[in-house]
Amino acid sequence: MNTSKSLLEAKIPGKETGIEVRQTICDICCPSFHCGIDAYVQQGRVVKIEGTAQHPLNHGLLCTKGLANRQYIYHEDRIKTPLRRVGARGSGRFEPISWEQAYHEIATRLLDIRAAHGAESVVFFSGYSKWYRPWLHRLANRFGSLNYATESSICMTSTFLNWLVTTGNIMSTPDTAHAGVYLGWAFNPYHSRYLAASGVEKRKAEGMKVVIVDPRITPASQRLADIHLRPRAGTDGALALGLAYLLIQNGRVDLDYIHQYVYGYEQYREYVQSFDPQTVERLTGVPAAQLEAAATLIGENLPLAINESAAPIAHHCNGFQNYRAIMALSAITGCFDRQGGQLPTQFSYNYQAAGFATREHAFIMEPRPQNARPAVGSSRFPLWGEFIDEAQVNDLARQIRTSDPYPLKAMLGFGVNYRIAPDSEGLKQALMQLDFLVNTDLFLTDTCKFCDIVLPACSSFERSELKAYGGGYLTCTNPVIAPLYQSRPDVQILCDLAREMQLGDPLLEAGPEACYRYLIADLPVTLEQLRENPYPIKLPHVQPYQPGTLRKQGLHTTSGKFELYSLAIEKYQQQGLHPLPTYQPPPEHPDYPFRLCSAPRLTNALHSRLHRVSWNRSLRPEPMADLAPADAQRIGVRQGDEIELFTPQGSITVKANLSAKVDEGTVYMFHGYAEADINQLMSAEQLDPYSGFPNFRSTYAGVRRKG
Ligand SMILES: Nc1nc2c(c(=O)[nH]1)N[C@H]1C(S)=C(S)[C@@H](COP(=O)(O)OP(=O)(O)OC[C@H]3O[C@@H](n4cnc5c(=O)[nH]c(N)nc54)[C@H](O)[C@@H]3O)O[C@H]1N2
Ligand SMILES: Nc1nc2c(c(=O)[nH]1)N[C@H]1C(S)=C(S)[C@@H](COP(=O)(O)OP(=O)(O)OC[C@H]3O[C@@H](n4cnc5c(=O)[nH]c(N)nc54)[C@H](O)[C@@H]3O)O[C@H]1N2
Ligand SMILES: [Mo]
Repeated sequence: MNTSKSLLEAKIPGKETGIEVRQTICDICCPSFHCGIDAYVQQGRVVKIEGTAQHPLNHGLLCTKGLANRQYIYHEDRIKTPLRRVGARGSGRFEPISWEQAYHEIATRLLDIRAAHGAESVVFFSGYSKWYRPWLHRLANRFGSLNYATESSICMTSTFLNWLVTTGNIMSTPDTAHAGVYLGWAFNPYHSRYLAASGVEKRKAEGMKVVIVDPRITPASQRLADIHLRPRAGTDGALALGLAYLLIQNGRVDLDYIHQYVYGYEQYREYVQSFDPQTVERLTGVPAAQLEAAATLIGENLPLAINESAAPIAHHCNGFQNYRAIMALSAITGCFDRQGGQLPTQFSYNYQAAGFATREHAFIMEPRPQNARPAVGSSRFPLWGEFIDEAQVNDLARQIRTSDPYPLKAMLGFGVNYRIAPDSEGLKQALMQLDFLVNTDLFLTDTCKFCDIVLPACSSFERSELKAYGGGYLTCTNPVIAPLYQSRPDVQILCDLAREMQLGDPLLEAGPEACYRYLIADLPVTLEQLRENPYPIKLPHVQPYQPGTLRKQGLHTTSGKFELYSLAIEKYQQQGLHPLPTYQPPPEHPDYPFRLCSAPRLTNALHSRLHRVSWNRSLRPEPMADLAPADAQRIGVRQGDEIELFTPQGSITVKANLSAKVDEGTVYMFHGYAEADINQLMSAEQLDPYSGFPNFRSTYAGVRRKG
């Protein structure tokens, strides 16, 4: 972290240097953050960056990723002009074309494909970056396709599905400020969300108790935990049901609350009876005595706030149900929608809960097609299909290959990386079967290399971006430098394409500026005020949520209550879904004795996008898998040896990193490396039947020394 200001500060900025300090935001990691950056700009070039001290989120801090922004935005792999493929698909040979040519060709091809095969044969696909998503979704709707697909169908939408099914509301957050005990489930913010650690650290110093549930020893388990439970990856559901067993047995459940606000407690309690501490020890590897100690600590220190990390809990075949089993602990202890427990939240704009409402929902939904065919994945994953207005990316390759239930012909992509998904090679081959492929990215990635048209996007330094922050804040950044080369902001590209295709969308055709004005029209602030203020503005009308409001109004579920027994899931029992948060162990195979958990976050990496950045790469130059010394000894592997990780899908070669912090029997490996793509080893069939999520974190695998 960069806490101290530079020695140069005394001289910079100054007339004699010609350096001006301008404010922007870091867009390298997820939109929950996007820290404020002071960009020192000299002759149109960013010469230095620092965290913005006045920013309400990061207060001047920047992490290993944020500090690499100059290397990131000035990287030689930046796409310089729009490109058109000239060689065979996949040959990576392109010619530069003008924006007009690119728009014309894209519009003509997409409209022809719509006329021949229907609007839904075009998939509008966003990778991890999110800032343009409301535009992409609106464009897809206006075009007539429900196939708006995002990375989030692999990342956190499983948890939205959980909250929607169980509470009728999209999310909830732990009320750490008032909690008596904090259950950090798969919680290691020191590697993935630095800014989320400080609230827990502060409350721990004030006496809040902390239980961390993580198979590995981490900075969070070492610094925060009163008790650290170490279940085997993917066995979280059994552990949560075991905690419930003990809370019920110890009389630590809130029966009045359950009576008023919870549905299905009797059936749930009966189900939980099979999860006694000895059984849970067998299923999870957590000693019965530790489970008992954790249940006692929780029961004696209510209210209970829970951090349920999305990806690590969801990335399993039983991930959705495991997550529900954890959520249930809030309900039975009377802590859902209660001070110090879990508080329901709503998104203000682009996945950010800031306590106010923009017109984002109307912006997206106004042109939604009425009679379009259902999105990819919705018949295979009916619960997903009912609740989530997006395609499930994990069913995309199958549908491209089989045309079942209808053919897919084209992709308009923004930041699409085929290595995101299980059986990444299968997804690549399927995408290459499409008639027409467009990708928009900062860098000429391996995915861009097999597209027909490639468009250069700007970084956050080169564009103007609307952004909400928790606590009632809103900002609209100004570009701090001109777009590099011929790159354009994604939202500009989307508006230009709407105009080129003549889709009849006056708002998109009017451009990003008009869209921003529309989005904030109900707020007591103007675009000019946002633009003139270099820092996020706190909107005066925003009031903190009053705990209990939703509960007293009645939840938006069928029963009006928190559903331990889900009436929404009940109707899919024929398809094998179960209304209670049932437990299934991760799949096993005798020929593949390890569990592969891919991947806890590395401080220097952000999915695929920082592997090319030398500062970040220098911290872990080679793709490495972490394994326990006892496992390594058993298979004859030493530190730094080349090892092969293999599954029935294939194998990759990486370096072995022996670590006493990981549990025996599990091998850990980060994703997104071109030269060692772990997702080649993942099965596109091992999917969670509720959410369609992949089994990235409890896949059976083998490990052997190379050579
Ligand atoms: N094995 C395994 N696989 C995983 C995971 C795991 O834990 N294990 N995690 C999953 C999760 S949670 C996620 S979120 C995904 C992330 O998956 P990806 O979508 O693969 O994420 P990135 O590699 O960060 O970004 C994709 C592309 O977006 C481009 N990009 C960056 N900024 C912009 C922009 O402003 N505009 C445009 N047009 N493009 C931009 C980047 O250059 C990059 O090429 O990976 C998933 N895959
Ligand atoms: N540096 C960095 N930060 C990132 C990202 C990145 O790529 N790099 N990606 C961002 C994105 S898109 C996401 S989704 C988040 C994810 O961020 P987190 O949710 O924090 O995910 P991880 O770091 O993968 O896992 C957190 C902890 O969960 C543990 N864990 C793994 N599997 C299991 C399991 O089955 N059960 C339990 N109980 N624990 C488990 C891991 O050992 C790890 O210590 O990170 C975001 N932040
Ligand atoms: Mo993610």
